[in-house]
Amino acid sequence: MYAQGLIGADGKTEETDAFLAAFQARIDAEEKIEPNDPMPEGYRRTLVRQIGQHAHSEIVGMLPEGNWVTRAPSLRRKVALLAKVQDEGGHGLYLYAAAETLGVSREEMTEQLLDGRAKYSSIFNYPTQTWADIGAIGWLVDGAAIMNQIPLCRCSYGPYARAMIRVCKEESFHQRQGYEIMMTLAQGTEDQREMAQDALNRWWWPSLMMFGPSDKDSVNSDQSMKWKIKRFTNDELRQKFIDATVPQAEKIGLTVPDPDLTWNEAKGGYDHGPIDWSEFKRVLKGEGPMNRDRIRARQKAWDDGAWVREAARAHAAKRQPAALAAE
Ligand code: BYC
Repeated sequence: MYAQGLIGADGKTEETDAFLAAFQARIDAEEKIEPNDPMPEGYRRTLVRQIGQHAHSEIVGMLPEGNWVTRAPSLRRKVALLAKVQDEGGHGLYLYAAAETLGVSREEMTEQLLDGRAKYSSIFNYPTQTWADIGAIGWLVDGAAIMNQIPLCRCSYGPYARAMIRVCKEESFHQRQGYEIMMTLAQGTEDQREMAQDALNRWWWPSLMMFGPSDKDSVNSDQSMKWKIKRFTNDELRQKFIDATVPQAEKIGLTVPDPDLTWNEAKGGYDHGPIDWSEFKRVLKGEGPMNRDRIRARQKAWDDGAWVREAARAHAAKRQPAALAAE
């Protein structure tokens, strides 16, 4: 489980009060924690959980959009979508690599995804029914991801923070790609405008759920904020997303499907209607519309790749004696 050379993540470092206080002092001084630095086991575990979930989300997130690559309405749209889906694959790889620096293998993380121990973002358990859903994903899902991930560029763990910088640059193109699709549809025929509105109706609430449970139910937020893994709470980020996105919808003549949405002058933001947390819990339990299909697809990819892993292992074993002899 623990990679060699990981000081502090070796399960042997004693977590005395002095050790924990010195670690917290480094965090408070905004120092970056690097893979070989001593760290509390809880910090390491929180990061493995979050970065692992994040990596799985990028990879599973390729499925709903990949579903439309062959059906994109023009060559320009197809090229952009293909590039976006490839970007998501790349994000998954940076993130798996960042998690590996904490002493967990990619194989182990994949097993955790497949047997349900590790989560991935709830949003990818919804189907992409029309072309407008591709616009809605880019605009809303990538938009929500940017809101969540910009602060992660300042995460206290160096490899995660650095991975996020590149990811965020790419996500902003994804968001614009999606918004441009929505803008085009909203200015098109009546059927196209309806298709855009219908996609917004279906993706709005699940996008708000991407930020996680409300602060009072978020079990991990307090500690993650103290460790500066998270810089804002789930509700704070959700609010920022709503405030940024509602005017974008208005600009293209679409209506956010929330009858309670009102501008609150005093707080300088929108008040919104209740989120259906029972739906969120159902999706997390594996009962969303697409949970089974997503895991089936990942299981198939893992099984189909077995021969590659086997060949890589055999190749590495063959090279080992030669490498040792050359030393
Ligand atoms: N879905 O205590 P909390 C993308 C879990 S992909 C599923 O608030 P935390 C893209 C949470 O894990 C971007 N599970 O947790 C790709 C925890 O369960 P465990 C994905 C969720 O960690 C392709 C429990 O609920 N982004 O951009 O403090 C195409 C309690 O929650 C969700 C990331 O992964 C959810 N929505 O905060 C297009 C960002 N929400 O683990 C786009 C990185 C909560 O204790 N992750 N849970 O069993 C984070 O920032 C944080 O982990 C969260 C949750 C805000 C998601």
